[in-house]
Amino acid sequence: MLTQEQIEKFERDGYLVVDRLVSVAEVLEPLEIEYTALLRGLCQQWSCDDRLPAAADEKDFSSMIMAAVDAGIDYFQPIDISLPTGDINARTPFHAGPAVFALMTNTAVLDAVESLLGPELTSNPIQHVRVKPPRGALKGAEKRPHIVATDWHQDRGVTHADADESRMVTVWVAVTAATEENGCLQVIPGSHKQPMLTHCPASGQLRIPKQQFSEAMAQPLPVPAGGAVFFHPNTIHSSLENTSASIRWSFDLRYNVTGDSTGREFFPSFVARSFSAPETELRSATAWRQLWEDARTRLSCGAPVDIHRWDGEDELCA
Ligand SMILES: O=C(O)CCC(=O)C(=O)O
Ligand SMILES: [Fe+2]
Repeated sequence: MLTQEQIEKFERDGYLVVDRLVSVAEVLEPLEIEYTALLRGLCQQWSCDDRLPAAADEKDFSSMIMAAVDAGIDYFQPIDISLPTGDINARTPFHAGPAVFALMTNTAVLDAVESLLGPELTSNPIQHVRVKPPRGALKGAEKRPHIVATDWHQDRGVTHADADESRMVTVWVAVTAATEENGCLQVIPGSHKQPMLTHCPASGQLRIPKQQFSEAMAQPLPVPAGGAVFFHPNTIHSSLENTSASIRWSFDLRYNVTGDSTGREFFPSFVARSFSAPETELRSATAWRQLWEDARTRLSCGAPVDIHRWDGEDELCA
């Protein structure tokens, strides 16, 4: 659980950095092993399709990512822990593996979230892995916030309006140490006390126009591997560019009070913790993956879903 001091800091500033949240041996190493195996399979397929030189699969996770980047391969969706929005078909790849489920249901993570939201917690499906290569290694005009620096936004802005009153928290977990050099998060302290601001779609991202906040107040948040940043859905945040020579790897997870809307009701959520009805907690990684597979089947034969509510028509977006 968080200390009273940590809870008060979160309530005052809208964010909290915890340097050591999850165990390297119990959480990060299994993730590294799972993602290395995943990338190995992907590299073998890409080599088979003549998109990647042979033997690229014999490397470690980071080198395989760099080999994919170098070959101009879009590695993101097959490793992400969510389906995309927009077009989904029966073979759209995603990764819902047991080490990821173990992170999402990790006791230290849930204890900390319980300190902020109480003991009835739903795992919110707005969740991503981000593996960000060095800026200089990227080819073309890559703009996605899962791969390059993320523009200023509030996470409230990436939900649909049905979640405007939802009690939510974002948990951003550093798998590699996040530094100012490799693109750590930055926040505007105290900005969670503001309502949701106008967001403008711009270059594949959402951006809060600069006249709505003071960028000079930005506070970078370096975090060691295994540490985390917790923030309120109205906290204005972004991330820096990766100007280092190595990848920056993180997971961002969200939790909301069970019964409140997730803001992406077309994706699966699950009860991660329940004091009042523990039997409703999902404890099986296989069942979790099945929820996403079922969602993929359902969404692959319907109209594409909108990722957010913003159309760029607001005059602030001009
Ligand atoms: O990691 C990043 O670049 C941004 C993450 C973010 O916006 C989030 O976790 O809500
Ligand atoms: Fe965000």
